[in-house]
Amino acid sequence: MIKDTQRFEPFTRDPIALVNEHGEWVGPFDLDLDEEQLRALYRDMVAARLLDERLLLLQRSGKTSFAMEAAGHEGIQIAIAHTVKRGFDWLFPYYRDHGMLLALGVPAVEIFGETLATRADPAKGRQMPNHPGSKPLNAFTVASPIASHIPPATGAAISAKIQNTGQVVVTTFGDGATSEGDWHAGVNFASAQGAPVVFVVENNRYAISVDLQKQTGSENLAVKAKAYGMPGYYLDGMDVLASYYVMQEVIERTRAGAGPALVEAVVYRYGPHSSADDDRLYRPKEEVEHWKQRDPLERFRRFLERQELWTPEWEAELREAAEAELARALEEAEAAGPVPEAWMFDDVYAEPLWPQIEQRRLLEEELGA
Ligand SMILES: Cc1ncc(C[n+]2csc(CCOP(=O)(O)OP(=O)(O)O)c2C)c(N)n1
Repeated sequence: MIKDTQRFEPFTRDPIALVNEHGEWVGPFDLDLDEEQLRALYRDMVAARLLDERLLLLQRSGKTSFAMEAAGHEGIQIAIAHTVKRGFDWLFPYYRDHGMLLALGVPAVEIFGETLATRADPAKGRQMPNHPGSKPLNAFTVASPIASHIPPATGAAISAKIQNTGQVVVTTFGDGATSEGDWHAGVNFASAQGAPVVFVVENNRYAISVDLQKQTGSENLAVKAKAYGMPGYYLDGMDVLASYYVMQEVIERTRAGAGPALVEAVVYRYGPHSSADDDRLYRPKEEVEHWKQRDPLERFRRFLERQELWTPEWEAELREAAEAELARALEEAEAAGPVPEAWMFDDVYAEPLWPQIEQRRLLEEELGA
């Protein structure tokens, strides 16, 4: 049911925030999350940050070929994982969402398996790093093109609507993706069909080296929703509580049949675009420093400290537990061993056709298997 009193307005001039830089609650309503929910949000943000660091280390130490950092994106990502119905709703993520997927419940061993292309990857090491997915958790496997998952997200939502399942689809992407024709086609069709899908742009201001101002003349990305007749929420994506409450309300409206919505979550990525990018060539150091002062983890930590829910001891405990879990998962992913070469012919079709059978035979002959 849609609540009579909606808390948030679309198309605000400034990004919606509920906690200020000092960690003070500035929301126009009373906080109604319990201590356990608040602690869980922080725990998942810390875990996401630590996972990020681990993935980069794997690339730096030569264990894998590529890494895409998501530090700075935790507010919106963890909020999404906490506001969807896990394993029931559908997620169509993009390549920077490993923290969100971890918080959703994707086992770390699978994320590391994907990163290292070992047998621990449910997708059998088919893709380069940062392309996870999870069938049991309804997380559509990441595809490299920046907006190719938008029309499928809309299609899945139309399917949910036709079958009246009550599921909502949430799809995420970067600011650059909003310039793609596929993005507009998917968003437009969702609106025309009243499909239960929430489009979330993780706007970190850059598409590799391209500044947002070169991407669009729009005043922001949320206003693009107007063209498609849906609400567009302009959100401080580094404020995990604002992200939580906005996503909760938007998902609820969408689930109740109000149709799709667009959420622009303003974030910042602290690292380069990827391990193959040198961001010093296009981003002033001062700019990065400026945004580091707005770290979503630190802001929420201050908030929790004010609520007397945070202590240095608890932080140390959290980090130790998360590190231990990640180390265990990494070990397990490595121990699974590399995927066999011949797997490259699997799953092209449900049953292999003669070219896959013949090519597989030739390869195995070559490998002396
Ligand atoms: C269709 C398509 N064109 C180009 C690329 C190459 N590419 C990879 S990431 C990227 C930038 C995407 O930026 P944005 O959507 O803002 O997301 P961010 O990486 O900043 O999170 C580009 C152009 C691609 N993956 N897909």
